[in-house]
Parts: sequence; structure tokens; C-alpha cells
Amino acid sequence: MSETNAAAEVAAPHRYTAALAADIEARWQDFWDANGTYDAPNPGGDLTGDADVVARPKKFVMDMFPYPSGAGLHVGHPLGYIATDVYARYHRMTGHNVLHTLGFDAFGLPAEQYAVQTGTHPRVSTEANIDNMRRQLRRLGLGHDQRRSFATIDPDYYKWTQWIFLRIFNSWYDPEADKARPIDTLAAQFASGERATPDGRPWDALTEAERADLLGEYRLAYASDAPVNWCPGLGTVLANEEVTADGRSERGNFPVFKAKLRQWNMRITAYADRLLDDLDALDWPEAIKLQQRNWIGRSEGARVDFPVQDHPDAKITVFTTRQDTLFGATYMVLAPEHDLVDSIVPAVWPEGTHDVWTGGHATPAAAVDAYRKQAAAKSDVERQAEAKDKTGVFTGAYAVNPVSGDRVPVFIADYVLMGYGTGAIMAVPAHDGRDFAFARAFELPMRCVVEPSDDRGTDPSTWDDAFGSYDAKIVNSAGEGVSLDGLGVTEAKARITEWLETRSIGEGTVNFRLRDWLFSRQRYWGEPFPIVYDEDGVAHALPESMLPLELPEVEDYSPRTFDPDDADTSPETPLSRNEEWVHVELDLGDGRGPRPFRRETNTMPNWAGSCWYELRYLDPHNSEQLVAPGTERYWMGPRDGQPHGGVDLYVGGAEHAVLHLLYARFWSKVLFDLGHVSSAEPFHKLYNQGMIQAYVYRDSRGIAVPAAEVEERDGAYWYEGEKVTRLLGKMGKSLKNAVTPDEICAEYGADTLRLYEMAMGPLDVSRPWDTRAVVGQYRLLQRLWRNVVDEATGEVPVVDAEPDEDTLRALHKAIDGVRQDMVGLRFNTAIAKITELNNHVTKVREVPRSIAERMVLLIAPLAPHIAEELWRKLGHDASVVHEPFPVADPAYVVDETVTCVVQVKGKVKARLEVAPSVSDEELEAQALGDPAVVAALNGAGIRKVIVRAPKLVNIVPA
Ligand code: ANZ
Repeated sequence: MSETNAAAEVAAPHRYTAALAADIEARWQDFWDANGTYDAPNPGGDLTGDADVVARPKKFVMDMFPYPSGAGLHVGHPLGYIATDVYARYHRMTGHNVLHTLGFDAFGLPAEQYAVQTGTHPRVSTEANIDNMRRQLRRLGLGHDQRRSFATIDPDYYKWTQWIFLRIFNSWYDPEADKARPIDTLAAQFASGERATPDGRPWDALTEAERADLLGEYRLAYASDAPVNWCPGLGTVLANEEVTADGRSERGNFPVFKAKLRQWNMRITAYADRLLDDLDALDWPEAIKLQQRNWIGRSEGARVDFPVQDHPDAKITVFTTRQDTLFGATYMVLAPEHDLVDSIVPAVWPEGTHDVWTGGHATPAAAVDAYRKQAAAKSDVERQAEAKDKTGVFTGAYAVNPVSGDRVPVFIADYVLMGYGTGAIMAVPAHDGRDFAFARAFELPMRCVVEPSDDRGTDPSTWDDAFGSYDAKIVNSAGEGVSLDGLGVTEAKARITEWLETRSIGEGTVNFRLRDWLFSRQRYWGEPFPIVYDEDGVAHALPESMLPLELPEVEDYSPRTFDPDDADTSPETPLSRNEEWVHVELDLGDGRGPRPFRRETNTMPNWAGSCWYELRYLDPHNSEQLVAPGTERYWMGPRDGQPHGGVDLYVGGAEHAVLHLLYARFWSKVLFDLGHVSSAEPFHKLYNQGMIQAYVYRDSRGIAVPAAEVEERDGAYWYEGEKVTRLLGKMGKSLKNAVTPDEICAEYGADTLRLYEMAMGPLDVSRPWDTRAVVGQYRLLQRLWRNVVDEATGEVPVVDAEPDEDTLRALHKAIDGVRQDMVGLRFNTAIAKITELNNHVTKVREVPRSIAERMVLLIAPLAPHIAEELWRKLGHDASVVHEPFPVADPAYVVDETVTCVVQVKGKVKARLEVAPSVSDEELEAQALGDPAVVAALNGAGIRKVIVRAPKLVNIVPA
């Protein structure tokens, strides 16, 4: 403490200082805990409360829960948590039953890596991190219902994650009903003959394994040999996002291979249409909706079959979104991995094969083989890059364009991906940029079939690039009983699709970019799958009574590493090393008694636990059900303006635009279809907070130096005598610029930190942290305190007098504005209004009690500790948390009026009393309608009206 502060403390022992703030804050935090101030009652169930509160409108306010990192929180992390807390507090004060809590997303790789390095069990380090975060969060005065908090690693929680997995495993998507239904209903259809088995044999004639295989084709969670990114160097499979553009692991830089491994998948593609359609009714930022739409990637087009020459049984099916350009298809391309390639490759190059088509190889087989090896080394991202130099090789085979009858050569090229559409395309070089570049490189013919709207003419050999517009007429497209000439693109698409369909050589289809969700990880620190395999390898669900299936102890958490360059190794998961756990004899309750089984040894991906946590907040201790139906309906059910139900406000970072939010929506829909919940969407309103950025200071070598030790002199920055550069960046340990909430709380108190974070700017905009600016909010609280408390005596000198008119206006305008700002999440402007009011009150000699009290209530959601303390000092016994928020008296909210002078020909004819905010148009209309003005004009027309709102209107008659 500085000397001047110490001196002030003697003169004013009751001043609002950091020490006093610390004392107040600790006392009220204890009070809240002891009294369960933030406990939200459920209607029934074990969290029953006041019937009166349950009768109120509800608000479910939620944050994206944190991963308990060992580094703890820096001041950037709680930005969203403070915002939701303010919002939740405001709604408690406006008559809502508010559910607000926070859990922990606690499975994940960092704890596992730490375990590999140190031998500490991930649970031990994770729980220590959670304790530390809880302490940091508690210090901020966040009003969480602590009874509802949990971590995804709690067996009581992941029991239900496993339970949901089994519901998904035991379901199929029934296209007739357009929803998920229990798999038994499908088995019943096969058994009754209503649905034929693939080879027509009766269901009874199928072996158990055959039946299991068949049902597996339909289950919403299914095992398949999926091509995955296998990284022997790390001993694990990686997600696409974890692989760099040059096909190596982001972590460790090891080579990554495409390998086929037996993996669990979730059939999210069955929900593609509903995931798209239901976005419309959600109150989400448009940018996030757009990212989801692009991720799902719905394309309307057609599948078209091309016969293969000399192979009467073979046909190449392509997916195109431009079936209207079918006459312009002059060659075809298959993905190098396409199944058909081997069967159509001839022994020798056909006569007339162009030299550039062969890649210099003696036979088509040799060319294909060499090209495949080259393509396998590239990632999908690389293959999709818009590079102009297209590579590929001729297969030696020809297909036939079904409308023009032309013979078209078939290539393989890596710009066609196996995982999209049918893995084959008809190439229309005149109208597709990639095909154009390829045709140029391989000297392939081009045919213009969409008339260019610019002046380039119809000879593509003279063009610089393809003509890709939709807004044009079809030309050159008449043949074999169909003509598209003269039609627009849309009409031509419809015409050709119909033509293809009547001949059964194609059909209109919808294609999605969305892929099924790869759900297995070769890791330790995740939820074990509640699945066992019998001796035939058939997967069985564990009965519910065996849940939770807890993670076993293992000796070694590390994935086994292999020869990093050897693709032919397969992963060995940590769980597979615990033989006793893996090989078990179980009675699954299927009437067959105890049998030997082998457990699944993969674990679920980190996303699983965050796919449904909102539901468990509702009913966290329910041991019988995921959530009691009535409780779910009360908090999450559909209502006016929220047709699919969901959380009322969900706040988190925009980086979760796709995966987490899409997966959570998918699980919601499955649970909805199966009747477990009434909400088909998890989050009705989504809001993305901005990031708190921080300055990064770097020395001449580019190395970050500790930001706290940098000095500013003469507009330059110095660290240990050396000049350093300053740039705005992320806040974090690695950039040596992290500021912790603990430091700021110690220096000013949590209320100041809360106010500062909310005052920094609009919530959705990123903003730079500036420790020196924090004191501004500290001063606001000091002034507020002084307006209520005598710093010398600690007395509360408020008077029971009526406030003056000016003060009433200032108060009610603030109330009105703050109310609107609170609902609109504009906390920065709310604070500006409170500051203005507080400054006004500072000038009032004797502060009327009614003003002091309402100021305290106004600031209570933002600075809850000081508000509680002042409220108590003002003589109230109850906590301020559930006090009604002040209501503005409209009589004081309307602006004062100003006098507007109306002149005709330069002479004052009338004076109008108008609002200062009146618009030019409104003012002009009022002036022209004024009886005195009408009389002065005396029927003369008007040449010109000059309006200077709000003070002057000058009318010039004709
Ligand atoms: C002929 C054509 C003519 C095409 C034209 C485009 C323009 P979206 O909109 O993303 O769905 N395509 C189809 N499958 C492919 C694959 N596996 N790998 C690479 N490209 C593939 O794109 C659909 C279009 O992308 C399809 O329509 C096809 O090229 C190509 F003037 O067919 B089009």
C-alpha cells in the first residue's frame, strides 16, 4: 500500500478500498454459500424449492463449460462467465426462476499427456485443476447453483453419457417416420417380411452374426472399417483437424497414413436435413448458422450413369450439380482410390492415346499404380487446393456420354475425392475451373454449352478460364431425343433430370458434405464404450445395470509408439493392456447365461461429454433417469418463439461454430426422437463473446518478454534496457502476458474486475486488456460507496426526503436504459448510464434514500458484493439478489422539450415544444401543420423548407 493510501485510510477509515472490498466479498460469498442463494428449484424432483419461484417464468442461462487446465484462469477466461452472471442476476431481479451453474469438461488429452510424463493419474491432476478453478471462479462472485455443478469425468455423469451411447447404438433412422426409432422395430420388420433382407433369405435363416451385421448397417452408432488418419509415431488415430496440410501430425510432426481401422461412427448424416432446417428458428449469430450450413453442405444435383466401353456390366456413376451441362462433358475423372479403376484398366494403351496422358508409363496399369502412390501421400486439403497445375493419368478406358453419344476418355486424378459424391465426375472443362485447367494440361477437347454472357465468344479454346455463371442460356445441347437449347440453367436442369429418370440412367439427388462422425479414440482418458464382443466378434450393449462402466486402472497411459514410418502397424490402446479388464465373463441378461466377452478398448472422443451436459444440469442427482421428463419440459421445452425448445442463453467462443454445436444438436435430436426429451434443440439462443486480447512484447530475436516488466518511455517500449516491439495478440502463459483474476481481485476486488470486464466494450467484440484502466471502475465503486456511506464514520447519512425533479429524471432515465441494456447484453452501456447517474448524485448534497436504494439495485447484477453490503447498510435484512429490479416511471423518462422556432419568409410565426431527439421529417410536418404557419402562408405554395432540428424551421413560400 502506498503512503498516500495509508494516510487516506487514517482520515477515512470507512473508505471503499481493496482491503474493504476483500472483506465484503469474502463475507458475502460465504453468506451466499450458506444460504443457497443461487439455488434454483425444480418443479418436483430432488431440487424442489419454493412453489412460488417455480411458478415464475424460467431462464436457463449457460456458459460453454471450461476444460480444467493446469494453468488456471487468466482474465480473458471469465469474460463470458461474468456476462452470463450479470444476465442471470438481472433476470432473478425481474421475477424469473433462473438456472445458472457451471461444470467442467474434464476428459481430454492434456491430463493424459501429463500422466504419461509424470505417472500421475489423470484423475488426480484433473481434480486438482478443478479445485483451483473453482477457487478462482468463487472469488469472482459468480452466482452458480453449486448443487448442479459436475465434471464429465464423474462416473455418475458418464454413466449417462454411456447410456445415451447405448440408446444411439440401439436405434436406426426410419426414413418413413423421418426420425430415429429403436432397432427392435427394424428387426421386427425383417422378421415379419415387411422389409426384405438384402439377399432375400428369411430373417430366421440368417445366423446371429449375419443379423448383427445387417442391423449394423442401420444403427445410428455403428462400427466400420473406416479410412482414418493413423499416426504410428504417436500410436494413435488423428482427426482431420490434427493433420497438417502436408500430411503430418500437428503434434510431433510424424507421418500420417490413411489406414482402414475398425472404428465406431455416429450416423449424423441421417440428420443432415433436420440439422439444416431447424437452424432457421434458432436465435444464433448468422455467421455461425452459415458455418453450420456450409459444414453440412447440401448440394442439389443429379446422379448420372455413363456406360463404360467394352465393359457392358460396368457403369460410372457421377454426382453433378450441373446436369444441365451434360452435353459439355468431354472426359471423366475417377478418384484414384475408386473401386472401379482396376476392373476397367486395359492391358495396353488403346490406339491413339495421347503421349501426355500416359505419364510416360508403358502400360495403363503401371501408370495407375504410380499415380495412386503419389496421390496417397497428399492430404484431402492439399488435393482440394485450387492449384492450377492439375495432375492425373489416363486409365486407358473410355466411357460414353449418354446424351451426346460421344466417346469420352476416363482419367484418374487427385482433384476428385473418394469421400464426396460418388468419387467420380463428368468433366465439363468449358464451365468448371478445375476441369478447364486439367483439360488444358492434358489437351482434352472442350465444348461450350452455356452461352457466355460476356463477349468471349463460344470457342473455349480461345478462353482464359471456364465460364461458370448460372445466369445464362444453354446452347450446343441437342441430341439423342432431348434438346436443352435455349433453356435457362434451372429449366435445363429440370428437363434433363426428368429425361434421365424416365430412362433410368440417372436421377435428381441431394448430396451432403457432412460425413458420419468418427467416434473412437485410442486413448485412456475418455469414457469407455459400454460394448462387449462375443466370440464371433458380434458387438453387444452392456445392460443398463452394468453402467457406469468405469475406467480401469492401467500401468501405462502412453499410446504405444511404433516405427513412425511403418503404415502397417495397428494401434494398441492403453485400455487393451489391462487383460483382466478386457476379457470378462458376463451375463448380459439375454437368457444365455454367463459367456466370455472381450471389451471394446477404444474410448469416446472428448466431444461426448459436452454433447448433452445442459440436460444433466437440470437434474444432476437423478440416479434413475437422465433427467425427469417434467423437469426437462419446464427448463428446456418448446414455447412461444422457441419452437424447438432449448437453453435460453448459451454463451461461448465462436471457435465452437461447428463441431461441438453440431454434435450437441445431433444428440438432442436423437433423444428427442426416442422420447427422452421434449426439446429437439439444445440451445435456443447462442451468443459469442469476443476475446480479451493482450499486448505481446518481443525482443530483437522475436522472443516474447514478460509484459508486466515492460516500461513505456517516449512512446517506445523497453525491457531490461532493450527496446522491444509491441503487438496485440492472445493472452496466455506462452506469450508471457497473462494477467490472472487473482491479481486484479487482490488489487481492487472482484466487483471492480467484473465491472472493468463488462465496461471494456461491446461483449461480442474483442478488446485489449489494460491493467492501468481497471482503476477507472474502482473509482466508480468508491464514488458509489461515498454516495451512501460516510467515509469517516461509516454511518449512512441518506435522508428520507423527496428527490428533486432533475435527480428523478436522471434516475428514471438510467433505470429505463439499464433495463434495455441488460436484456440486450449491452453491459458496457449499462455501466455508462449508471456512472452518469452516480456522478449526478455525487453533486446532490443530501442523498435521498429512495435514490440510494435504487442505485444499489441498479448495479447489483454487475457488482453484487458491494450491492449486498450497501443494501444491508441501508437497513435491509434480505439479500439483494432476489429484490425486484427498479422500474422506470415513464413520466420522467421522456426527454425534456426544447423550443423550436418556425419562420416564414424569415419572420417568426410560431414556437413548438419538441423533444430534443425529434427528426427533421417530423419537425417539418409539425411546423407545416401549425395553425399560425398555415395562416401566414395563406394558401401560397411552398418553394423550400429548411429544417435544423430541433431548433429551427424556415419556410420559403413559392
Ligand atoms: C459437372 C459440372 C459442371 C460441375 C460445371 C460443376 C460445374 P458441390 O457444389 O460442392 O456439391 N464433384 C462431384 N464429386 C466430386 C468429387 N468427389 N471430387 C471433386 N469434385 C467433385 O460440387 C459439386 C460439383 O463438384 C459437381 O458438379 C462435380 O462437378 C464436382 F460447370 O459436375 B460438377
